[in-house]
Amino acid sequence: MRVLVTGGAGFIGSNFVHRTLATRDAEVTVLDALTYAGSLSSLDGVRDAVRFVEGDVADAALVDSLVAHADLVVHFAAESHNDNSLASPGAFVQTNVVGTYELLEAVRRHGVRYHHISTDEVYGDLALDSPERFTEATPYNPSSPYSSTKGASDLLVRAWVRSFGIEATISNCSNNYGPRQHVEKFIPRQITEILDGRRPRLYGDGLNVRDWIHVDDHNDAVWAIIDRGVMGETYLIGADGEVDNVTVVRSVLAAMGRSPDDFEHVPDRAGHDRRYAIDWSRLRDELGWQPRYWDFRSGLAATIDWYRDNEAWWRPMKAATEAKYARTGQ
Ligand code: NAD
Ligand code: TDX
Repeated sequence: MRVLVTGGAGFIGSNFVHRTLATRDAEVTVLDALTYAGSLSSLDGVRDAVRFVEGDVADAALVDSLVAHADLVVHFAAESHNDNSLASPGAFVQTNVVGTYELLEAVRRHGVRYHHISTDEVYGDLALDSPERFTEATPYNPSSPYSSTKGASDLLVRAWVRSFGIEATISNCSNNYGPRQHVEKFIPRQITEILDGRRPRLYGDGLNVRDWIHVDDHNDAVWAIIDRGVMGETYLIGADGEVDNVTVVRSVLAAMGRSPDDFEHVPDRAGHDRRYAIDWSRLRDELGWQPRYWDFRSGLAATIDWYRDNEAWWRPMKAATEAKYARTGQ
């Protein structure tokens, strides 16, 4: 099977490429613009097995030529960081909305199977004291420029399925952790700050809850949907990993041999979503999928080890990331 993976030099996309080549008989082409978030070194170990194309998902001619030679498109490429979307939303509209549109038009022209990677953030947020979780039927209510552009891209996919009959599925996943995640994101930022002898930074009161899933579980679920999902349908991916941010920071500090109270509170994110929680029972009941990484603490410990052992991977992106945060006092 010829698989075109967009965003395959980013966090989840590169893990998808590694896992796909390790477990499947697939010919993989990666299309990635190598923005600040993309890193060719994330494909170390599989470079010879992959065709890498540097380019933009919003480049209609390039996308058309690549989709024409694929059996399956898995679309990970996106501007992915909420804080950046507050500072400069334009790139989010261009990549997340226009880029998805170009892919949809190409898969429509060539009759190629398409899987769309999205986020639970399209559903907005939940109260801390509510037993509610997001389901496939939860109405869209995004809060940030990032999540609204992801929501817009999901709606384009649904319209292209209904109006043009393209063969597509959508997955909305909760917060991922694991190797090769950019150091702008919460967990890698705190690990690498501690490795650099500084203190973790917690936004606001730190009681916001995220529903953590290991990146390999996310990608296994994506394959389950590609293999067995019903065309046109949406599946939520999660792993019952709800933890508040202050607990995550304390766990990282403790695992790295520091006092669990050795962190700072910094100004809150504008519009900061309070809580995400995923009901993934559809994936279990209809596709027979379940996560393998149930224990967040041991997954976190393995992730800390990865950053300790792979400074050459994250060091080049660290100073620019912290310079951006310094501008907002975060
Ligand atoms: P990332 O920022 O680590 O990687 C994004 C990749 O896309 C980078 O390699 C970047 O170079 C590439 N890219 C950006 N703009 C591009 C463009 N115009 N053309 C081609 N390539 C471009 O992001 P990630 O965390 O790996 O997220 C991947 C996908 O998963 C996104 O669609 C995101 O919305 C979704 N998602 C992420 C999470 C999470 O916790 N990180 C959770 C659910 C869903
Ligand atoms: O230094 C920090 N301190 C802090 O308290 C950072 C970087 C974050 N936070 C908080 C904000 C969030 O409540 O930690 C939580 C997680 O933050 P992010 O890593 O920025 O993730 P989030 O905004 O939840 O979005 C992530 O999950 C859903 C991904 O970045 C998205 O791409 C995905 O769609």
